[in-house]
Amino acid sequence: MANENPPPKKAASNLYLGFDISTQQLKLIAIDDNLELHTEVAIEYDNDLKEFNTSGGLHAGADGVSYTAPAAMWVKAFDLMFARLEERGFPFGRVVSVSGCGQQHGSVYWKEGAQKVLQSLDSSKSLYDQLIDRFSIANSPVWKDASTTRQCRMLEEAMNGPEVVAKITGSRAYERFTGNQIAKICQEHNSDFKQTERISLVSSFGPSLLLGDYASIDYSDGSGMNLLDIHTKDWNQTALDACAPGLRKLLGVPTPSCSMLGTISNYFVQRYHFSADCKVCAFTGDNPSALAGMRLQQGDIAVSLGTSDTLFLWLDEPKPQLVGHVLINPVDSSAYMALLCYKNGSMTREWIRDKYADKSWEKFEKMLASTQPGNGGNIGFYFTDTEIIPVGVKGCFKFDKDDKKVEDFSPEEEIRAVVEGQLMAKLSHAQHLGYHVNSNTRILVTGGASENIGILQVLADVFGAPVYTLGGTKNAACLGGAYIAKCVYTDPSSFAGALQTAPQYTLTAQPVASVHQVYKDMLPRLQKLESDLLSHINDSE
Ligand code: ADP
Ligand code: XUL
Repeated sequence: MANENPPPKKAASNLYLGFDISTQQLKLIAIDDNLELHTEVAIEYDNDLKEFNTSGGLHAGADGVSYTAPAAMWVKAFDLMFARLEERGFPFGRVVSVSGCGQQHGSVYWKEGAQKVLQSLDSSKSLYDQLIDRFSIANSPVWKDASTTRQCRMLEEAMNGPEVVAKITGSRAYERFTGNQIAKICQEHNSDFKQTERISLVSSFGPSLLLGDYASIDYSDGSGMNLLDIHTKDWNQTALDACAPGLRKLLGVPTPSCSMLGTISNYFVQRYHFSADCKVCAFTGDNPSALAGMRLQQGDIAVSLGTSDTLFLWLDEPKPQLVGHVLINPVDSSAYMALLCYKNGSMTREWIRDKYADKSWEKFEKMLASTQPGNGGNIGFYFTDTEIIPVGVKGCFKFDKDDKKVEDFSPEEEIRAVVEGQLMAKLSHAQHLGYHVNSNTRILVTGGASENIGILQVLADVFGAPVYTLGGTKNAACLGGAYIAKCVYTDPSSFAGALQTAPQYTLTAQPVASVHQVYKDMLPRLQKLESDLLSHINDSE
């Protein structure tokens, strides 16, 4: 018999948003109650906002070490993102919670009076038109900047040495860390600095737009500033005082990463028809957010191959060293994460690709496959930008099988050398931090280059462990924001509990034992060459 009553119409699922204000793009992922991907959008600064004239999302200074991005460009990217979503008929009214992340360390300087403007945004106008003049420093220093060596030494001196800074803040003083960047702005642009009402991280700047008020800095991204005590989770007064006067007020009170800040501002309710109940959660740094997006477990190692390459691990106990960083864990504020960051990531691989493989990743992969693992003994170090690990090195250095310095390899060998050199160095530095691959190790990979199977095979072979990628997206950082939004909305006490139905990882590359042996044999040579390079640089300083 035919069913006379049609089945009741299923209510449309809630949606959860994750933003990522990354180096090259503003990205957004929307997921539903089943954690399935609903929408993914990206605004590329270089191509979609050409008027800002950025390259890779940034402006490089003439000195070769300064990097900034216009805060107004990020604001305009939000306008464009919402306009694109509206064009597609995106159901804003179904969004119940929003979170996200941003490139770490960058800082945004809000001018006196900006809070009032944020609190009373006019929904008939763009964010850009209302906020363009509201930054006391128009060009925000970002993570690629390495111009604050002097300020780093001053901080280490004020705190009685790099070991003490590392022990308290999780890292020794690093050039890109926000406290040192703020110190430089305060010293070199003092009259503009004095007009500053609030300093946001790139991450806390995002929710400030959505809330229509200043959003707190979260513990995890706050750990990338050299200002936060990672044990007490409060600002360290000596560090604050060493960087600039009045910083405690300018930075606001830090908050746990998985926390609700308030509801979305009227501006978004009126202009895009968001529900007035939509929650706005704290945003965090892109690396902590990728840890959340990958649902990293103790024992896993995560590798993000984005503009920067990063490698991170879950830590129960903080044991800060002079190399690498310890951050408060974004999904469990009582735990920590270790982070290694490399400035020479995708942009350096892209440089080699453009030079030797006609700007094609397909050709790059073919040329990589045409050479043998181990590259006939050739080893290359490629630092097109001043590197973070090893600190301060810039230039390309190539060695043959007898460790003799050479000018060039063949194009195919150059491609293999950049991939093998970068990945072997990561294993070496992780081992230095005490990390050991065991039989349960999973390498979870994300970021733009996680599409490149050739690179992932080298990663599996170098580490001797299987490599997994996330199904559905290569943007774990953005996804992590959406997961945090869901977790804060449904069960703030258990991140894992809120994500039980998340999709499985895909096994993408298995290590080959004989090839792993080739890299194991080569590793001591790479380590020796790297330390020789460093002592050369230190001698010539
Ligand atoms: P970010 O979040 O820092 O903006 P992404 O994680 O989106 O960066 O990665 C962007 C980078 O990914 C680009 O610079 C590009 O070089 C790289 N990329 C994209 N596709 C590939 C590929 N098939 N192989 C290697 N690298 C790739
Ligand atoms: C981490 C770092 C970069 C940025 C940009 O310390 O500087 O990974 O977060 O992605």
